[in-house]
Amino acid sequence: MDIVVATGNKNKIREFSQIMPEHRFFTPADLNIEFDFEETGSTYAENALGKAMYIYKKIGKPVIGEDSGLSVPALNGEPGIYSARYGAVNGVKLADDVRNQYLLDKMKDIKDRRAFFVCCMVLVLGEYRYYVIQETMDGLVTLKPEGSGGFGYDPVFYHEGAGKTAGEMTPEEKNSISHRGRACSKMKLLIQALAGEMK
Ligand code: ITT
Repeated sequence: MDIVVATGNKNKIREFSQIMPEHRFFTPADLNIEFDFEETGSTYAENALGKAMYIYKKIGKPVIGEDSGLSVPALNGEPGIYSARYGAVNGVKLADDVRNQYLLDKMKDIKDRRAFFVCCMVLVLGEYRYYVIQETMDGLVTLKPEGSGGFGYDPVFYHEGAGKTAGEMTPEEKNSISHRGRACSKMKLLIQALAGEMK
């Protein structure tokens, strides 16, 4: 099935396609649709729904919205829903490596390194019809970046079960345990169940 994902982040689309190779995913940019959505929600779910509904209202076809981020309890949940914008200067987002260093600097004297990724996905089928899936992945913030795989905070996120950072994992390893992998595998089932209504 061809499905539109309301995102400007190509890394998300790459992971969606790896986990659900039976579908083709398109961004608004791929379809020349402008996606200038301001994230004003106070939860991942509000933002994921907001993104999906914004594009649904333009195309009138099923849309997936995704909002994700890294929460650090010792930083009161930061960066959380502000993960993409963390440390931004005058609205200009930091590059991934600079933002990772910004986080490490904030945590320099913090012993409690616990953190978790969150991924919320919303499948919108109509203005009043939508399905929400939210999943997490637990880990620890490292003392320095390790690995160059993945994207975003992956090099500073250590997974105890895997014994490495998400930046050191192969895509298959990351997708099998990640917040997005877990949410996508539920989304896969949901799409299967709703296929007849998504044509
Ligand atoms: P869209 O809003 O256009 O989808 P975005 O990158 O701004 O793209 P979010 O607002 O959901 O998306 O922010 C998510 C940020 O959280 C993302 O930019 C990364 O910095 C971080 N993040 C999310 N999932 C991640 C993952 O699997 N690995 C590393 N960092 C991740």
